[in-house]
Amino acid sequence: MATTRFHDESADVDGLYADMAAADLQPLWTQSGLLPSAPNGLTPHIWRWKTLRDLAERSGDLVGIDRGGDRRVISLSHPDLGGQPFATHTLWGAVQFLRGGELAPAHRHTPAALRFVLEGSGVWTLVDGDPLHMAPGDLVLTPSWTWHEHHNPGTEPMIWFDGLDVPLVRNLDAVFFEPGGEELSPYEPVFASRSESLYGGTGLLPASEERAISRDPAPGRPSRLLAYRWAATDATLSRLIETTGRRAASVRYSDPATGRDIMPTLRAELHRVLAGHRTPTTRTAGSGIWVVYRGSGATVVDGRRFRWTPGDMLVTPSWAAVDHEATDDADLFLLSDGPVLEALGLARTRELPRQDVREDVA
Ligand code: 1HN
Repeated sequence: MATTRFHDESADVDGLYADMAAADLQPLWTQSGLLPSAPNGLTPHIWRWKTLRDLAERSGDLVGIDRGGDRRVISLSHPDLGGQPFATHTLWGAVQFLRGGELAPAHRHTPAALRFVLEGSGVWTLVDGDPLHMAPGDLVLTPSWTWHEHHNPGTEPMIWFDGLDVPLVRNLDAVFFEPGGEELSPYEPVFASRSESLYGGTGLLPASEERAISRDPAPGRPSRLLAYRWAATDATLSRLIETTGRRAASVRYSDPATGRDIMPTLRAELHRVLAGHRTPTTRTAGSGIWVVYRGSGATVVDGRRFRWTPGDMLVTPSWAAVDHEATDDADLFLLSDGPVLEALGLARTRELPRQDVREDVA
């Protein structure tokens, strides 16, 4: 008998509940909180770059990463989630630290991953044999079930944000994992990525590909482009701000052939807010992790103000009222589970009147 046993004043009803519990059954009429009027499963939470950076560096000093070992990854463990290494009910967020001269060996798994680079240079990651170099502000994808390994041939460490759909895929009980073989990839700096060569031209696609897409929309397919370079993201945001005359702009990373999200379970965006501007307040169903790339400011979540500087990571819960205010020109990377809610017909969003600040959290 593992199920909750409910109790009642009446001996008959109490006996009924005892028999139900013994049979691994529960009455709906005793459940509370099963259907809240709106999502309420999580509070907002912030992790500071100084803490993340220091602990990542100490891990680098103390914990090796040999062939056969795994990744040096420190996950955001939301205090509302009972000690699990998860940032939200659907999203994994973490910092990964790869020292100079290190190799994180190949493996593959059904959870999809992305990397948003925060510090370092010279690292390249091999995704199904395609070499992708990594530099600050770049977004690099390792879609579900792709082989991936990370190489740092330089002398300096690299730190990046890792975003995955691990909690979601675990809850679907659809996790598969396979370690790579013993053979190592050639340890040398690498050249052109096939994915970027084919799909990295703005507005240009191999013509054969376009015909294939119109025949087969393949909704479960990840982006053809596996790396999004900071120079392009930055230039696009600057042009958007210049062209619209607005004080804020955001871009969504997408498959250049279909315009769909980068992966079926994960959405990534970059939000730029200029100094002194405060964005409209909105609610969205589904959770997010914001990673501050540049600038300083604050995010107000359900009336609570969280101040931030570069490297800080903030979880915004499903349906929380959210807006951002920049002190200096700010760039915020966002990871969310938006595509999952859209695919399942659960997506909602609402614009609200500007929310008041009730509390300064940090
Ligand atoms: C993983 O494979 C990586 O390959 C990073 O860099 C973080 C978190 C959970 C599960 C697998 C990587 C991960 C991960």
